[in-house]
Amino acid sequence: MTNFQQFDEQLNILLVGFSKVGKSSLILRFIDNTFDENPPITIGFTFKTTIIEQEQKRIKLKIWHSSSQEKFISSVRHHYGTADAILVIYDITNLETFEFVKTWMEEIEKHSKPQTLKILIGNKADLRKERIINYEVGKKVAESHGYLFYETSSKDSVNVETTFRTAVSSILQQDRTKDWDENAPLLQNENKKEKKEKKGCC
Ligand SMILES: Nc1nc2c(ncn2[C@@H]2O[C@H](COP(=O)(O)OP(=O)(O)O)[C@@H](O)[C@H]2O)c(=O)[nH]1
Ligand SMILES: [Mg+2]
Repeated sequence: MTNFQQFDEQLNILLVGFSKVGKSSLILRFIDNTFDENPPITIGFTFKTTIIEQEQKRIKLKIWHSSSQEKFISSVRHHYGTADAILVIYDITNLETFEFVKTWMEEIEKHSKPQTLKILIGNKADLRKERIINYEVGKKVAESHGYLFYETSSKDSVNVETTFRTAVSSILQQDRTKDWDENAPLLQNENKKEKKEKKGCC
């Protein structure tokens, strides 16, 4: 990873899932390569950015996620249309978070573009003794809904980089020229603005 500001492409990656499944931690691990037992509480709906090099391109990633207090998943709806990839996360030690995956999947099915890459993630895979959801169960749900599937541990740094890199790789393989969602003007404008800015300094 690098700090230079120039980039060839910008991708939006959206993380959704029940509170405390580890959304912030996945982002922290991927971008800063750190883990915090008590990560700062996310306020509202926010993003972090990073620039990575992949497939001879410099790619700016905007990684979005909602606050842990976010109870109304409908408020995330208008972001589905501009996401290049959506990661649905559950905690392998918490059945409620896995059961809630169904709700996210239904929302995503209704509001995302058909070509959006979708990945189901069972996080906290390091907590082996506390595991409640078996790997095979998670994988089956993912496959039956057309999702890729990974189990990750932000704590032990397992599969986090792989998941994000696979997402980027899969997105880059798509024909994204017809991707803009005209029903999502906010993010679209933001993208246009950033592309303009790119010509200047950053
Ligand atoms: N053991 C373990 N704990 C984790 C992992 N990921 C996150 N956590 C912990 O789970 C809690 C919630 O994480 P956070 O990233 O804030 O979840 P969020 O609400 O989905 O953003 C924190 O105490 C984290 O340290 C993981 O992979 N393994
Ligand atoms: Mg968070």
